Amino acid sequence: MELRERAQQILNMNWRNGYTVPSQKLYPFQWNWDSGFIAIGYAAMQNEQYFWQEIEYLIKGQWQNGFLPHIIYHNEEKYRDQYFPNADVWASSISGDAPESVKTSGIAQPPVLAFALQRGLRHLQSYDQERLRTILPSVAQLQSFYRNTRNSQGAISIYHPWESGMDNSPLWDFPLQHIGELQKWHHLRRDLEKVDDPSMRPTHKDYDAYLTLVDHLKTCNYDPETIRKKYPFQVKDILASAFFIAGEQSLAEMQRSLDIPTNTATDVDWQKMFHDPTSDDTLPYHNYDVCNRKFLPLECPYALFFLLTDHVSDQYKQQVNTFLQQHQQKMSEYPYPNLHASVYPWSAKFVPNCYWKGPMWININWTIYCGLKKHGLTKWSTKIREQILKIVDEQGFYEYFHPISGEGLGADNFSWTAALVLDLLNDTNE
Ligand code: 2M8
Repeated sequence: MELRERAQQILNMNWRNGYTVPSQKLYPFQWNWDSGFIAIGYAAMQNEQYFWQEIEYLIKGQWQNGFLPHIIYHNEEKYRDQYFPNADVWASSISGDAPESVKTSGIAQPPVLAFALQRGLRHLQSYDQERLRTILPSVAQLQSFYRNTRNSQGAISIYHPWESGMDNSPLWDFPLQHIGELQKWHHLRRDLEKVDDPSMRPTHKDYDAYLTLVDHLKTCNYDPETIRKKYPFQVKDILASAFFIAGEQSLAEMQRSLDIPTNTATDVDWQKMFHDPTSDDTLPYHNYDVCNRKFLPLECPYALFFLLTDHVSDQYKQQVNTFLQQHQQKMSEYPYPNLHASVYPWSAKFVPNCYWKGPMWININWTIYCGLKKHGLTKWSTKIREQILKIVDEQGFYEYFHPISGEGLGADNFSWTAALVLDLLNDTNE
């Protein structure tokens, strides 16, 4: 069967009458950034109904203050025993802002919605403008939430490793050492019984830390002001910032297309905010731990995410070129030398089969692809596109891939892998 057809089948299989689960067994609800990527896939299939519904169901979980949680627990009663943490753990109702109609988590994920919505619209041959007009205020509210509560000149703070989407990346090792005593929660986990190899998943200690942070957030009643003053995990994150800034641009363009006034931020100097003056890396940009006042260097593709926005200098683009040349050379013995691992194989922190500590993820590589193409670095974007399509064709629609052998790992029939393949199959004009 053709790659396109296989991808479409996966999305149809994971569709749940209004939203799409990331994978059948492991993740039974709607996830925030997964949904953004998935909606793009439906648009690439010209399935306008599913495209809108995916986004509308996501927005059902939005809080009154604009915050968009990372999990929307649709059909919560049916699946509550199948995933941990379930909705009760979050107790989101302690915030007066949480919706009553559906239960949600109390943390976010990279704010991909505005960017994904606009990218999806570009795929659709025609679309219902009134439906866009109805959705845009929620998107604008989400962007305002970030602008007003998480932002410092375009550098966005995240409050939990899960907010990064890269849950157990070594990026969080240092800040997690400073969150105080850990509570024991890991005995409640459900994920380990659903995977073939538990060593690919985060450790028990990771889970204890994740849930201890949730306890802290509840103590702050999920109130942004209280969190900012008292909460022990606050990291300025490049990926979240990239999607926020790209989202500001997407939102402004969509608003203008419908003659809606826009007040998105344009005066951002966010690349400077992440510049580590002590680093001698080719790309000397790192996440920043606000609570412990420390940059968090790691050999990983983080510094490439700036490309998603308009706000990059020519000097930076040259640095990117050099960086990618070096990367290709170092990867030359592996089967997919232009794909980026979540942690590079030459890092001391690299674990090739463990989730966000080494494996290659399609959404990360697709994000880098979009940025490179946007800035005309097509020599590299073409290679990434070809290799994403090749690895998925050869290995299957996996959640992530072993960077050395290329083997597919984690959940099979993974929704965002299918959706982003559909995007790339349509995106042929280099
Ligand atoms: C993974 O995260 C969830 C928690 O949010 C989990 O491990 O249970 C991450 O890969 C995250 O980025 C992704 O959105 C989610 C669903 O695919 O799974």
